[in-house]
Amino acid sequence: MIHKKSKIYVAGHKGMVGTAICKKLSFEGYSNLIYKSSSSLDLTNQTAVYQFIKKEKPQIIINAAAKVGGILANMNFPYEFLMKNMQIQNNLINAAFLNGIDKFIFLGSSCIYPKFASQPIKEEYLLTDSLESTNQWYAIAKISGVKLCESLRKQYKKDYISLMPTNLYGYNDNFDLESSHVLPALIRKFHDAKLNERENVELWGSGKPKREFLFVDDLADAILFCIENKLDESLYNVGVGKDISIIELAKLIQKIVGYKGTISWDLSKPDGTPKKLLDTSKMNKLGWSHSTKLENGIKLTYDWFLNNINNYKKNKL
Ligand code: GFB
Repeated sequence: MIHKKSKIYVAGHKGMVGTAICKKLSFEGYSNLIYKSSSSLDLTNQTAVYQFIKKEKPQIIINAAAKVGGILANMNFPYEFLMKNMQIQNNLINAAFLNGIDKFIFLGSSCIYPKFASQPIKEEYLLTDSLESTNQWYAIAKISGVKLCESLRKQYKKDYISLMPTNLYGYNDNFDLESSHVLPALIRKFHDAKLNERENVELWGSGKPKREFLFVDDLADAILFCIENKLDESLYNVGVGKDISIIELAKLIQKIVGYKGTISWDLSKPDGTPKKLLDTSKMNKLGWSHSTKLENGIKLTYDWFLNNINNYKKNKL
């Protein structure tokens, strides 16, 4: 039985998602959260992970640790995106299983679904067609994590769940222009251009692709929902139910940042998947839905960026 004193291990607690999870669970009164910095526990070290889980025996493990990045990072570092994510998840899932951990929440992303899946994308569309080439490496790692949790649920009746959020954004995001996702990248680009009075901002691709965006605190709320409710299946999408073109997103962020210049498009950069709107009706029917509207979420994120731009780790900006 899960209660406010249940020991919950949040792997990846310092990242954008991990930070939001710890904030949400602490706010809701979960007083027994444990976490380890990457310097004190290397999640790619199978023995170290097994020993840590054996010693701590948490009741729940939430895997928010991963090597993540935007479209260019995924394209340029296929080996690291495939290998590191498999190592981290396989070590955590196997250590959880071998140590009899009750509940495991695995996090992936909407890129696990086929490039041209019917929209909105249902969980059952997984593995029904080929993947988007730019992020197939990350996607295959995450698909194997989904299947690991599904196999343990099927074979050993383990309460191991995979949540597939759509594109995430929010506090503690990565604003480095080479490795970040589109939303923080556009905040950074329009902010820098306004500050430096530049006439034009160059964005990637055609701007035609559409993306769905979920504020990170809403994902943390979905994870809390999974902790406090028994979900009967192994895979659930977590989204907002509508998407926006990159062009429209750029105009929205330009307005919020207050940049008055022009926008140009670098067609040498990839568009990636044309559209990846999730069908979140399974979670909605259970009683969960998001609460942060996109414009408000971007304003909250921009305010955070302005308040943290100076003390932010150099390699992130
Ligand atoms: O968010 P993003 O990097 O990744 O790019 P994906 C989304 C779209 O924004 C692409 C366009 O069409 C980009 O061409 N874009 C325009 C930009 N300007 C920029 C820019 O300055 N920076 C970036 N990053 N994009 C990711 C996967 O795919 O989705 C990850 O690669 C993960 O593995 C994540 O699954 C959720 O949305 O295309």
